[in-house]
Amino acid sequence: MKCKRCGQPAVINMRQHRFSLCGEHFLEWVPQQVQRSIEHYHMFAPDERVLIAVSGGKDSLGLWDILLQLGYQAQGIYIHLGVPDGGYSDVSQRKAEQFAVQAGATLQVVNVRAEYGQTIPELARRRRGRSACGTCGVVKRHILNQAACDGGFAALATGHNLDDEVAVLFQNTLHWSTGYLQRQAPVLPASHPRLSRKVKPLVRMYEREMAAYALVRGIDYIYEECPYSRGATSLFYKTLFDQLEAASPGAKQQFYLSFLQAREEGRLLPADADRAEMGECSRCGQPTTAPDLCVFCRLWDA
Ligand code: Q46
Ligand code: ZN
Ligand code: ZN
Repeated sequence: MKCKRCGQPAVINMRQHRFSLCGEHFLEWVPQQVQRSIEHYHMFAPDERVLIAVSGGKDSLGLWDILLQLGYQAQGIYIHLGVPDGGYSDVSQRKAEQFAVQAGATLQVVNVRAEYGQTIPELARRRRGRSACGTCGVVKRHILNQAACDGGFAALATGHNLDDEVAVLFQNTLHWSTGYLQRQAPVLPASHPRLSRKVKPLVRMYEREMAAYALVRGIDYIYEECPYSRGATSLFYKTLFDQLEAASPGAKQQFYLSFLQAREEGRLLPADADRAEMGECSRCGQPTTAPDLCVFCRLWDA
């Protein structure tokens, strides 16, 4: 297995692209791919400031590293959820902080318990019948959006990779969730002055490529996934698509890119019609479709 560019021994064989690359050329190739996506989907311009949601994992740290290399003004935000199992939140915070120090970049840390009085597991336990992930999603969305707005960032970036997007797309397709399908995009424009533009610069990168990037680049990240993700259906869909990809290299990319094309050309089913008007939450001021308090503010009152 030799590098397509220089003939040296390769570190990765990408069957989906039908070529292999050595470490040096792979580290050049990945940022080039990400830059192409940023430009192709009009995610942000070089003079715009970007806030990256950092989890301490390979994707978000890899994304931060790539954006800094490409010369973007990228800051990070880490949310300490208070997940105690195996010290998950503490360890992942350390990884994010270490990376920021080494890269000389700014990281904002929000500790959910210090800020709001309870950790995500505590809050989820109080709301019996609600999953930790459902609660977590509401809290993370609120904090990220608030931080992006308050900090005057042009865009909020997340490290979702192609495998993540494919799993979500499959789930949305299985349920024909047309509303979600309409909103699943590499860029979501800000639909309200207090909502930030959301971008996913890694949508065309395979998870395997991001793992290899972190390894070859020497990024120290948390290997463990959040313990609450165990048994998630999205993980099951990922293994299904891994099988499909093994039998037919490029299948994941084709599924996702064909969907984006259909979406762009207006060939999707119409979204659920009743998109309610957005008002503002009377407590935090963030946009909401609820009549008084937003979902986030109601969480803490229950
Ligand atoms: S962090 Fe939060 Fe995830 Fe952990 S509790 Fe669930 S949603 S699994 S991306
Ligand atoms: Zn090479
Ligand atoms: Zn609110």
